[in-house]
Amino acid sequence: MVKYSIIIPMFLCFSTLYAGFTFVGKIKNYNVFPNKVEFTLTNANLIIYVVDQNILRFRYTNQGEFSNAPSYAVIFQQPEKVNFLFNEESDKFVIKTTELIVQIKKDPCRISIFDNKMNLLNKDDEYYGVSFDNDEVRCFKKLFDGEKFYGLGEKSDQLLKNGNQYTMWNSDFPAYNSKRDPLYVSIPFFIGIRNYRAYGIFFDNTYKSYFNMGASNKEFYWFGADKGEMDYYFIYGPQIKRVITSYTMLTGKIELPPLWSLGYQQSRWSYYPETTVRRIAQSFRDYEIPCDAIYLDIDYMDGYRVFTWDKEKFPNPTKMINDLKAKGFKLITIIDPGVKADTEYFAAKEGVENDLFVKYPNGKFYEGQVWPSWSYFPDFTYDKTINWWGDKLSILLKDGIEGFWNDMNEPAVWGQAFPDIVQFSDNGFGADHKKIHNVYALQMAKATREGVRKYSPNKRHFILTRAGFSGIQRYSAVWTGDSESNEEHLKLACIMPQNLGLSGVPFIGTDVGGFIGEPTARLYVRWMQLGSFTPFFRAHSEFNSRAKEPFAFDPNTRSLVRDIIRFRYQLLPYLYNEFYNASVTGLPIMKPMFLNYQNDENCYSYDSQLQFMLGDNLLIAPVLSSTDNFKKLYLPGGKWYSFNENKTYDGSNWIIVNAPIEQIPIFIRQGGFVPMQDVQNFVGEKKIDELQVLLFPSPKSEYQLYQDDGISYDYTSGKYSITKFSEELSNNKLKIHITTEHDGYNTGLKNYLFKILAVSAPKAVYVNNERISDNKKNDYKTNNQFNFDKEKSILNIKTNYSKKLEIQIEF
Ligand code: MIG
Repeated sequence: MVKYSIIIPMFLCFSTLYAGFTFVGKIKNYNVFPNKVEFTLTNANLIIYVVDQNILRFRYTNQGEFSNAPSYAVIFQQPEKVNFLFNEESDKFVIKTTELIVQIKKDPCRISIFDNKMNLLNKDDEYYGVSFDNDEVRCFKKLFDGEKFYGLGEKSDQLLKNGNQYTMWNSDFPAYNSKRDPLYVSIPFFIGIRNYRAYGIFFDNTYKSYFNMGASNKEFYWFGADKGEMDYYFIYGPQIKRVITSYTMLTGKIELPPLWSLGYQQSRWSYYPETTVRRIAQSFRDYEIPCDAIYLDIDYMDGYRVFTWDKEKFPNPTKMINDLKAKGFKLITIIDPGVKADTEYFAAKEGVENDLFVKYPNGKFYEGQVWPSWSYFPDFTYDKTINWWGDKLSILLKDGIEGFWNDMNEPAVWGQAFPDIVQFSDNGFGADHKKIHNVYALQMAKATREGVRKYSPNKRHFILTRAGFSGIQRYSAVWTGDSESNEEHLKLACIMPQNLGLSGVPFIGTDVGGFIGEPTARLYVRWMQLGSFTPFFRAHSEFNSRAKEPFAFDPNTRSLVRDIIRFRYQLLPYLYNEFYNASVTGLPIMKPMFLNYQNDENCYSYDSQLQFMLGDNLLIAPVLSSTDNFKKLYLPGGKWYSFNENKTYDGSNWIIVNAPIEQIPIFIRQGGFVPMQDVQNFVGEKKIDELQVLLFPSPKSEYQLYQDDGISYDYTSGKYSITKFSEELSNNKLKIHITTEHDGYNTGLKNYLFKILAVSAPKAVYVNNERISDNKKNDYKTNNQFNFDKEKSILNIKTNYSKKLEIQIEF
């Protein structure tokens, strides 16, 4: 074999050392355990853990031993025993699970991962594999033709990540744009898709890290970090959804938020004094624009001292908060991590006395400049500090505050260069800022979540953060920071939340209207329309900018915005159910088209990221320009009902629809149920008697609706209800069945109003086998009547609420 004798010597000279980079070398030894295999390599140690049948963890170090410090991101416990087969062959080892076959080549050590039918999914670059360069670690992977990359958290470019390199280093960058990287949140997790089949790689390393998705070369893609272990999880789908669900099995899923936090929230930098806050609140009620929360930015504090009030601006916070509560408003305060280094100030004193702040190696407390001027920084990697911080929050909780907004937690300091030499506890293992920077916000959010839970164990609070790391979803919602009131950011407001959703963070939103600058009325309306379909819906605006509340605009704009906010409130049952789904599956609520239509090439196109699925039944196509009065969009296969036009479209088509300023194109998937309710000025204002259920009938489909009290943790002991809706259309007969699948919570509903879309006049309608009559007046005062709206082709059926219901319609 002449061919081989030429290749092999070349191979050997590249395999271990090449100008600065050291590679792992060959396998010298191995040891098999019930859940892992350990290998000794020439220049490194490697452990391969079998985490699950579709998840493997690869962990390399060149430091002689592996770190014992726990992961910040991963909360999943590696099982003691996992089923897998291990086999030695002459040139390789093989690990087999039911879903994956991993070949571990002996010389040099290289990984190749196949599905159980031996389709190659992912492999190390055959020349470079894993490398070390002093502290730096990298993993080089083969770049396949046609492989697409997605994810990586808060990135402001398009969804597709190919051909670019990204950095993970939490950064405060006001007025960023689509070229700026890194931003506030770091999520070292991406998804690779080839031939419509997906896998994910989560690189569990908190140091500054890099993801080169084939930028400036076509040989390989690579990921790596300045320091730490090459420790990554390989997650097989092949469904993209399954990759995300597995990733969030490792890093956690959202808690069910309080229902009110799905309402509209109003913020600006800053509402003060108290009279201003009251006036803003009253205006919402006067104009009947629904709103559930008002934010207090940094000026509520006494000299920016966290956990205090400026008593001139807010002489009696408890009274103000209670008065506003009576009107249906929750108050949310900003909390920055920096504690003013003022020897007279209780938080500074306690922190110094109890050793809760980070220090230089010489033992001196670190002070950085932020809003309060020179400030100490709590060490959130230290249990004692986490507990203390949680206790301090109770000061504000006692005043009646119902949510916390964590800002400047990258951590940001003036000068943007928190010294790397600053020391952290790292759960007792000791680490410098290089290791902890990216998880500072994650740990602060953990302290916040644990603090509010300890203070009121059975009440849900809302937490919002600017910075974060993998796992942030389990503690907090995220917003995308300091946007600008321009069209570029309007587009980003559609793309970035989708990108974060793919990265395991479903509770996400933007500063609606833009943080910096002044939106035109049209831009403001378009952003409100988009924002009303994002999971977190808050308008916020910078210091010195014009007033940006809906009532600060002209009457026409105000009324358009009121309509869209009202629609959001009508949609709350559907939306809340999507939050429930996200809490179970880890999947996004605002879904990129290709997530639901993985095999449809059109859903991967550049334009298709300018629309999204809200849950599985609604397609939202926001107008992302302030001048357009139309929208080009893609409808995947099947049929779609245009909500604005009351007509249906055949899918697998790009279409252009009219979208005058008062409209955002909304489509209902055929077979999709959409539960809605009456408008309220705030969550809980009225008793909701009626559930309205939209349905565009299909041959057969199903939907599950989750409901609970929306505010307590009682659901964790079974106090919730799950209702199953199913429908079947055949031979001009539509049957709808409703059954209660879990009956732990009394919804208080008295009736259903079904809106059957795009149908002809019925010949007969039966509810539980009894024929019901036509209410010609369309007044719906009585149950068990129907009415056909000829103009819109909508059949309305009103029935009693019942745990079991059967409706039959003959057309
Ligand atoms: O240095 O608290 O992103 O939402 O209004 C700026 C003032 C600090 C940045 C946040 C923004 C907030 C602002 N903060």
